[in-house]
Amino acid sequence: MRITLLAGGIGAARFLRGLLADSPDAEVTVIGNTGDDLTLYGLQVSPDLDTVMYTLGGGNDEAKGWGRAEETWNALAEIQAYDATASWFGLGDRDIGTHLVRTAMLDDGHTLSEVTATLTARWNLPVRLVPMTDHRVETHVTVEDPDAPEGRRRLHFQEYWVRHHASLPVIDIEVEGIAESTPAPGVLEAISEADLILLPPSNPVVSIGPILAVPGVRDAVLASPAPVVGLSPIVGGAPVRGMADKLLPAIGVDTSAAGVALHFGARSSGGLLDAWLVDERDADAVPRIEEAGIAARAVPLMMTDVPAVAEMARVALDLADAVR
Ligand code: GDP
Ligand code: FO1
Ligand code: CA
Repeated sequence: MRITLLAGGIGAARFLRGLLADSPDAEVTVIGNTGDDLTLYGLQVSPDLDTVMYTLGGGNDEAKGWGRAEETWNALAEIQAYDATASWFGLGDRDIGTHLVRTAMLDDGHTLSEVTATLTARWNLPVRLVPMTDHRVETHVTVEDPDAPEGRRRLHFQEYWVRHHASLPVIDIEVEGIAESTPAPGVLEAISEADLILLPPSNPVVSIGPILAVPGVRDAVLASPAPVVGLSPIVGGAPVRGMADKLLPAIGVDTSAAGVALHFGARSSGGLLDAWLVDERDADAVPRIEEAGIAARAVPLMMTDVPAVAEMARVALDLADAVR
C-alpha cells in the first residue's frame, strides 16, 4: 500500500513511527513542510525535514522533540560570547553538521530535494522524505507592535515562535514565495498515485497549510482517488504541544477538533477530508463533523508511546477502508 503524508515536524514524526509499526510494509512518502526553513549565520536550516529525519533515523532528542540526541552546544556558546542577543535559536553542534552539508550542497547548485535525499540516505529512513518544494519559501508573521511604524511588524515564523513564544498578537500569516513556488519532483505523483493520503496531527496553519498552498498540491489532493484521512492535533480545545491556539484564530478557525476538520472541509463539498479522527475527549464533536460530510471517530489520540500511535494509525487505516 502506498501512503502519502503531508507533514510538519514533531507531530508528524511521532505519528510516522506508529504508522510504520502498524504497517511495516507500506510504501510511505512524506511531503515535508519547508515554510519553517530559515537562514542563520549563513546556514540553511530546515527544521521540519530534520525533525522527521532525525526521529525516523533514531537520532533525535526524544525529550525536546527537535534536534539531535546527545547534542552539545559549544558553537552556540561561542556565538553567545560574541552577541548574546542573537542566540535565540538552538543550533546544536551535531545539528550544525547537517546544516553545513545542506548549505554546501545548495551553494553547489543542488536542489533541496537532492540535498534531502543525500541527508536521509545516511539515516536509512524507512520512508521517502521529499520537501514540498525546491523553491525558497518562508512563513512570516505580521504582529502588533506599538513601537513599530504603522503599529505592526513582520517577522520570520521561527522568530515569532521560538524567540517570542508566540506571545505577540498576530495580524497576518503569509508564506513568502509560495505563489511562485512549484511542487518538488515526486510530490504530485506521490499524491495522485497514493492508495491513502494521511494528514497526521500537524499544525494546520504553519505545517499543513504551507504544503497545501504550493500551487498544484491542493488540487492534486482533491483529484486523487485515494481517501484522505486526518488526525486532530487539537485535543480538548487546545494543542497537545506547541501554540497552535495562537495561530488558528488568526486564520479564523476555532481551536477545536471540529474547527480544524471544518477548516479542511469535506471532500464531498469541495474540501479535503473523507474522514477525521478526534480524541475520545472530543467525542461530542463527532456528530457535527459527520453532519458536515466527514466520517469521524473518537479514539485515544495521545501519542504517548509507539504502540499507542500504532493503534491510532490502525484506526485511521480502518476508517480509510470504510470510506473507500
Ligand atoms: P512542529 O512542526 O514540530 O510544530 O510539528 P507538527 O506541525 O508536525 O505538529 C504539531 C502539532 O502536533 C501540534 O499542534 C500539537 O498539538 C500536535 N501534537 C503533538 N503531540 C500530539 C499528540 O500526542 N496527539 C495529538 N493528537 N496531537 C499532538
Ligand atoms: N524549537 C524551539 O522551540 N527552540 C529552538 O531553539 C529550536 C531550535 C531548533 C533547531 C533545529 C531544528 O531542526 C528545530 C528547532 N526547533 C526549535 C524546533 C522548531 O523549529 C519549531 O519548534 C517548529 O518548527 C515549530 O513548528
Ligand atoms: Ca514546524
